[in-house]
Amino acid sequence: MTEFFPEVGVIPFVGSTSKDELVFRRYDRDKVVEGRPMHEHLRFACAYWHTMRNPLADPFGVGTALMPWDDGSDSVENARTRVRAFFEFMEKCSLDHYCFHDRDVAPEGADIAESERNLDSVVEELAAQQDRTGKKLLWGTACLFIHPRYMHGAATSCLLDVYAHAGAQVRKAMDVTHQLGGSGYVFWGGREGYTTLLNTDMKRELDHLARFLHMAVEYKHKIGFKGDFFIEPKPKEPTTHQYDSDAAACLNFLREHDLIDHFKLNIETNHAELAGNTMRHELQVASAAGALGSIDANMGNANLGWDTDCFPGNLYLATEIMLEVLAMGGFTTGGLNFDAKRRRESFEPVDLFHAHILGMDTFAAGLEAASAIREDGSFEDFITERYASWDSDLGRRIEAGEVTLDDLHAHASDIGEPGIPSGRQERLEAIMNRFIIG
Ligand code: XUL
Ligand code: CO
Repeated sequence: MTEFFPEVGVIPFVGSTSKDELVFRRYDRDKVVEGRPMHEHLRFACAYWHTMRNPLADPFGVGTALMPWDDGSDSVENARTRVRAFFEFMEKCSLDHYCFHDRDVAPEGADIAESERNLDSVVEELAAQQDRTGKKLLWGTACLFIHPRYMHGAATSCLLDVYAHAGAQVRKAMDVTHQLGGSGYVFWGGREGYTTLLNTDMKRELDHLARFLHMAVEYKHKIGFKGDFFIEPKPKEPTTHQYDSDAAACLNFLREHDLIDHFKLNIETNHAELAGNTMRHELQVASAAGALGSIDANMGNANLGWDTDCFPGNLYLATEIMLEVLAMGGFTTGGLNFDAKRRRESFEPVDLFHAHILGMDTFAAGLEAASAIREDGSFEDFITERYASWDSDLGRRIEAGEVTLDDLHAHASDIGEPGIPSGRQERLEAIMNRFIIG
């Protein structure tokens, strides 16, 4: 069997005292944390598009990525070879899941029939590799943003015929996700937004998008797909404004259009940052609605205002994310998908290993730090104490909806000026540091 990454073996766990590279220092996949092995908490997934298809170009320069396994052609045979390289990479990196867009894995044909034949052929290879390795599909999706036909949007296009093409593509992408046993299906509305309102009927576009998602729900039931549907918020890029701009906007849209019971959210760190929110904010908004489904684990670069999709090497961020994941009782169908790319300068195949090890070790350490924070209980105690006044009889009656403004007036008139405690932010930040820097 051809070896695609002959220079790297299976990445071993060696522990944090080692100075070796191309090893896991923190990701010990079977180590039990809060009653479950690390790999079950983290459910790492490898993104096909960045790992196999991203040439590492930028707006000013051509791609730099070396991909010796790829003959550079758009043939189905080359597409099938890439799948074998991808699974070897996942095996060597102990990545248990993967995610893909239809057009990442198989070339678009001259018409829908040819595109579907191409996809079926590659899906055959994906299924064979899943069987061989035990790797699983976390989620699939349709790429509705690269082809020029989608320049005005897909499910929000001004053109009905384009909308129909998008529907055909999603239908097939759902079929193959189901066939491969995917546990989720993602809708990321890359071009579902506008570049200018001068040419846009926003209300009509939003109604069309809702109809489209209802059709997807109907089709899901028709084919018996039991996985979760996820919407992935992002505020902009490539459009000036994307309708699914952040978690709150998505939830509002889903509620308004009677879709809330059928979708959860796939929250991406860099998208949260572009929306001007922290990742933790987005996760809490989703979680409070019972809609935190999955996470695209990457991060931005504070000096650059765009979607840099950096590999997540920030332990604070990973700890905050894992606090939210543990608080909701862990992932069910979702996981941590490395929707991240190497820097353009990290163009060698070995950099794919360094990048994923960085992300995996950071999240393993974040999981352990989050678990230690929960065990310690300082934050929980502080928050419980901070809201203690609400545990009074009046507090409970307010929360139960039994109190009027007249009652509040009577209470306030009785007690005089309330004593106000400190928020202690800096003290709490120092406590957080204890778990991160020791
Ligand atoms: C783009 C992005 C997508 C989605 C899937 O910013 O995050 O790759 O994750 O379409
Ligand atoms: Co993403």
